[in-house]
Amino acid sequence: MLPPPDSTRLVTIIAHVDHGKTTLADNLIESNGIISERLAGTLRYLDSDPEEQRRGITMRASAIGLKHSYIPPKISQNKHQNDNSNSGSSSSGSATRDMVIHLVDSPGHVDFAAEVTSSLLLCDSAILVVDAVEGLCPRTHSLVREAYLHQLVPILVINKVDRLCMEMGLDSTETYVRIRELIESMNAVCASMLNSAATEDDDRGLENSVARDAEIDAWNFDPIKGNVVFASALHGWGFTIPTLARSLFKSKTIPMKPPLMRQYLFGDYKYNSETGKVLKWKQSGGGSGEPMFAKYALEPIWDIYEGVSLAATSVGLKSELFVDGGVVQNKKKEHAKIEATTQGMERVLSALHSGSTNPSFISPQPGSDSPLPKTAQDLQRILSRIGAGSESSIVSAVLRRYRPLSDAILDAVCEIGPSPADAALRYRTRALALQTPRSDESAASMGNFNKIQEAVRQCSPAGSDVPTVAHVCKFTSTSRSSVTDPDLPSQSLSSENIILGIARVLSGSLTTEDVEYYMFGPRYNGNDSNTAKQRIRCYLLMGSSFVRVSSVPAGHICAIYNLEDLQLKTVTLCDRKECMPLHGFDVGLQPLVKVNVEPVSASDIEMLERGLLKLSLADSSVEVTATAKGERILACLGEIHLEQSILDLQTVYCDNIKLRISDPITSFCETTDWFENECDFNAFLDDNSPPLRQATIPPYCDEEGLGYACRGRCRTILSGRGAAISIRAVPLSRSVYDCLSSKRLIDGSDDDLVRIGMALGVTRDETSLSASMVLEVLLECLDDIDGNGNALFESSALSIGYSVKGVRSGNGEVYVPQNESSKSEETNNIPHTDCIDEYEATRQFLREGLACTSIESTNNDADEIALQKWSQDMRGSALGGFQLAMRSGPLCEEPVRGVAVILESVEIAVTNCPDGHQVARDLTGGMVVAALRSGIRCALLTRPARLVEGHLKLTLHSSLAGLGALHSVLSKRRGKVVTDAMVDGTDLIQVTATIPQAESFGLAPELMKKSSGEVTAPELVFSHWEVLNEDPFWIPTTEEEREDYGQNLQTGDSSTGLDNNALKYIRMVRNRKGLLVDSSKIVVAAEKQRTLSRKK
Ligand SMILES: Nc1nc2c(ncn2[C@@H]2O[C@H](COP(=O)(O)OP(=O)(O)OP(=O)(O)O)[C@@H](O)[C@H]2O)c(=O)[nH]1
Ligand SMILES: [Mg+2]
Repeated sequence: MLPPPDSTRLVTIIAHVDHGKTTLADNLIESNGIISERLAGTLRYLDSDPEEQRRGITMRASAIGLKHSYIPPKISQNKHQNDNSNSGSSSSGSATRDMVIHLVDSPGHVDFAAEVTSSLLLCDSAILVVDAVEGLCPRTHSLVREAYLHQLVPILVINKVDRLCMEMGLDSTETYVRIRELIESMNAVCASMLNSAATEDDDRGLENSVARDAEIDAWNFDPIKGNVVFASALHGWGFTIPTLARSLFKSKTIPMKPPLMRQYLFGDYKYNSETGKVLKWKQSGGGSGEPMFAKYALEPIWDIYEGVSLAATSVGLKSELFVDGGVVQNKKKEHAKIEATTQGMERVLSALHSGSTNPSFISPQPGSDSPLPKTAQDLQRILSRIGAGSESSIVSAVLRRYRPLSDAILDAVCEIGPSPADAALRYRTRALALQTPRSDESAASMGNFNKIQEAVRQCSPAGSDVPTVAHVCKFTSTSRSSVTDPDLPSQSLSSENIILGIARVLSGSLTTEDVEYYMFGPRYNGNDSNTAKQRIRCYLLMGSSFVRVSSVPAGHICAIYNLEDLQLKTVTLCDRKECMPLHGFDVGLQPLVKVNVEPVSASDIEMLERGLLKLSLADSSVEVTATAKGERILACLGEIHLEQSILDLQTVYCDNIKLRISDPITSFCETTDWFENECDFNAFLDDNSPPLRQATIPPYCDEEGLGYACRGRCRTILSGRGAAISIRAVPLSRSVYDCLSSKRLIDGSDDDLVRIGMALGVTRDETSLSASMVLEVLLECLDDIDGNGNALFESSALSIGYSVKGVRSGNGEVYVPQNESSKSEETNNIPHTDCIDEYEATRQFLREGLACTSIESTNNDADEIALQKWSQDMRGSALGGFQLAMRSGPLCEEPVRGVAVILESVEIAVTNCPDGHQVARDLTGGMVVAALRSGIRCALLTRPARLVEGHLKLTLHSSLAGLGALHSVLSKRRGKVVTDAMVDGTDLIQVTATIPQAESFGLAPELMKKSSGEVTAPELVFSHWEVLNEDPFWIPTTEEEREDYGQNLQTGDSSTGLDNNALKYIRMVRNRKGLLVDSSKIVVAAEKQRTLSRKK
């Protein structure tokens, strides 16, 4: 029977990879007797997947329900006491309350960040684990922000405190100082995050001081409040300041009331046990005694470690606890066993007595049989019962009883963490809110919706008129054998696996089979009349197994079967029709690796497609797309994620059919660079240099209309020659783009603005050119910007209609220069002199630049007609053409990035009707789109081409010895180190670097191999786009360059010359896309073959 919301807590464990989340979860699970004491800390129960065990990292979030008997403190200063009073227990003081805690263990590796996001949505409080030695890692920072965004109440666990003593050899006072600093830096991170959130809220005019105060309070870690746990998950011990104060009081170690003692226990205070007074402790004043925390919290634990280590060495064992080993007295005694009476163990016993109390007082567990050993016999009994022989098992057997970690954590969760009801009402108002329905709903349905929303806000328990709402945050797949449900329908027996949704019940009570629930997908907007309706089956989550239950009340987490057919990544369930889906957050996860998947045998295609669909459903961060070419692209967050997904796809979802997986696909973008003399507007116009190299070599020279393009300008002619549009393409730097999108000057953008202003001829008078003026003109002419850093402008001559010319021509065609037009065209196209006039007239406007002011228009009738045609039929399609061109560039059909396109002038052919009227030719929007697309591509081809690469940010820890290998691997892969800093007090160096995505594959194994494991696995996330500053088509031309780079490059691949990175990538992408690749046409080193044969 599941308890009501106020006896329930939903909590997730989050941390950087390997900081000990799963080990911590083991300890909590052990307290429920699900796993044995001996295995806790090493089993990693929640890593149930064999792959997880093999790699030693968590890859899927898994949940488990735990019971805990919680004694609310008598004099609680905690604000939760108010809500506890409902149960009637806190009035009587220390009556035990039976709580149910749903624990969700999340993965720490960035590749599985999506799993963390869904666990954050599911839970109300977060156990934030930080490794005491490694300190705050990059992932810790991002997790703090994400947990804040999801409005969770955090509990900080400083884990692996044992390492400070045993690996780093710090004494208890040094440890205290270090921990204090760690908490301070954690608080600094949180404070700056809250500050920036507050300014954002102010900007948006949100002012909710009560909620903000609560947030500030929750995100301030203060051991006195009990939201900091000091722990060693490996050895099962841990405590908070409130539990420690209670324990020290009970054991009469410090005769001071716990609420008062707490104030001094963690702080620069020392205690004089003779006078019973608390004094200030000064860090710098040597010999001034130890702070209370060091003396009463850490020292007994340190003593136990030392005692056990001493005991081990006394029987001739090598101490494995301390890094420096310990003395081996007698090698023969390798199998000797540490007894309770071994020398050194008395130190353990005395530490237990001097610093503590009977733990049954601190944590009365029902049926607990583990009082603290008082004598050597007691200790021996415990050791033999749990079979503890090795040092670490003895240490954990003793410390687990002395300062039980599970109690410290579970108590803190019950005390600090809000109940689901409290969370919905006060803490997580944004995260647990339903979307608002459209305003045109009828009053009745609005009323019903409000009722549902109120029920969610109150987390109302089941009742006759209470709507049931549940939200499925994610899906997971599991084998049928782990589901305990004899009635599970077996219609889809073809697969061994079923897909279950993981849900949080928001109000009412979810029941198996009885009720049909409406299902709302994340995009539901209220007007879909036939919302899906289904019966479901509910299961409780117990790690890797699922147990069927008939109903799940509000405030609990459960798994739901029978949602697979909906094919939605999140679902909101309700028994009423008027409900709306939950808001949800977009945390902007971006898939980094993509591969193409195809079956080896074509007959398996259907199976593969079904498998891919299931995979993308069960793992929300997997993206599956199909391209026009029939590829099936699988996109994952990182390499490990990809490997795991492919393994799942093959073994779980596709019945082991054979798959062919392509090499990782890297995304590039295309852009362009400035010409050297482009800043000089007039000189650039008059420049008649020959076309750039790429425009002369296949396949790039095959672009239609390339003959009408020159140095970034193209006069693109519509099909049928009814009109021509002159456009220009120039680079648009990121800072200018940012100015345009925010419509204001941004720091550091001045130079770029002035440069583009000069190049576009924004003004006649160049001395008066200023950044703000350029921005003003640009904004005036701006037509559209897209998300990729591109912009479309319309020169002012065109927008007022000056440069729209009607061309009177007998054959209804605009002027097409003979020498430029393609030779195969019919030759009887003798240009009308009129056409040339108009052509020249529009040319004139190009000389005016972007902001035309000086020329007065001499518009005639034909021009009027042309203008009308342009503004009515054509102009609207220009944007379409621009967008189409930006979607794939001319080099390798990758998206274009950082390019500005300017529409400069338009000529439209106008013919005379027999009745004397003039009419423009029939021109459709489609023609404009096509012409503009090819025009922009040609314009780009006649400019210096550049590739843009995605760069990844990489963070890792390395020892000094690993640095050399790290740098050599990075520089080989064109990586750049951004920062490297020593982690305080360790010999670890935290390195941040960027590396091009194309060079990032296989980085982790290579680093591991080259550095012999001296560096940790790198964490890769997307960082930014950066132009690869290499001209893909460059060849040595001058004498000097030939000397430097050699003549032979010309002969190596005579089409493109130097084999540089940019060209390599372009070829790679073209190859993959099945486009024509230059080198494939050319016989490599043909003359060599000839010479060889001659010599024969
Ligand atoms: N010395 C010491 N080692 C610990 C402690 N807690 C965990 N470890 C070790 O740290 C390693 C990682 O532990 P896990 O529990 O798998 O870490 P995790 O945070 O779950 O890792 P991911 O799920 O992959 O992010 C294991 O080798 C543990 O034995 C601790 O308190 N002290
Ligand atoms: Mg783990």
